[in-house]
Amino acid sequence: LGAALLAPLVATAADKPLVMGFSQVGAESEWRSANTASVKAAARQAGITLKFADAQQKQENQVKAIRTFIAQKVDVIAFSPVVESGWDTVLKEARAARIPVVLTDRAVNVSDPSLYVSFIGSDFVEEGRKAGRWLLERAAKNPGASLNIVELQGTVGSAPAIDRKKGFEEVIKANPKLQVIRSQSGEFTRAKGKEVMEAFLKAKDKKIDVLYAHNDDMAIGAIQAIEEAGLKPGKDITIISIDGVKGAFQAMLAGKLNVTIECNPLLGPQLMELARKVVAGQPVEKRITVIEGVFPAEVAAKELPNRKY
Ligand code: GZL
Repeated sequence: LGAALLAPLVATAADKPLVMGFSQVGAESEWRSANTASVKAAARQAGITLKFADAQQKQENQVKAIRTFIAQKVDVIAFSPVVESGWDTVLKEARAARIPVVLTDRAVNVSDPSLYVSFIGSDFVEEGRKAGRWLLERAAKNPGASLNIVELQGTVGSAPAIDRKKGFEEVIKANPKLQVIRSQSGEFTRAKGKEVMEAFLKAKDKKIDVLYAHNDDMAIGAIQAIEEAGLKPGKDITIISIDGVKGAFQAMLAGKLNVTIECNPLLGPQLMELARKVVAGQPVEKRITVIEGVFPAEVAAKELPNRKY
């Protein structure tokens, strides 16, 4: 057969669509749903074949998914690690299979950082600092007043929970009148956030002045608990949360949430561009961060029409 006849039959490497195995944390929050939608839409847009696995917030499911992607010989593996530790073994298996790994959204603690090529995601410590700075400024309007803070942490052991706590505490220690009196995980969900806030409210020994929630979904759950306890969220209890999802803007418009710190879930396009470079063997940055803002209730009405998630 002449070359002309053979050519179309031989799919060159350039023609074969890039295959990405993506292991997602779960579907625990509005943020996560927006993140999943962004990844799926960006893969379609980029002509990348996406093998998507939802881990229902369980690390063992992510490990299984990564092993499946290795067996399927995907071109690149991307995942958002539900917790920071316990990844060395499976990432070494990916390296042995010569499949590059990219982290998105959350970071990992591994013995050898060369086990992943790049990490694209927010700076969670800075998000915690922004929450702390907003509270310091608000507290400065009433100097000398003691403020009892309760904290709804994210998933235990996850990078956002560890880092958002760290950044917030680092900043508020400038005012010793600001004290975190209770801190517990609400697992980033509305249901658990409500349940833990109910427990905080039942302990009558100390008045609660401020709630710091590591994500908007837990804050929204806590708002329900505060109202059911006969208190006014956003007034009797000042509420600070993180993500900047639509539900947070609606709560601010209703006067029930005081500020949300943006955490951008729309990483899809940057992830696909990164994957193409990685598979092509081009140099990429080890750490890619995203630009994010702070949205107090005063700007909610103006900003809501611009929100993309
Ligand atoms: C942050 C992300 C967190 C969100 C939560 O990048 O990992 O997980 O803040 C989500 O809403 O559950």
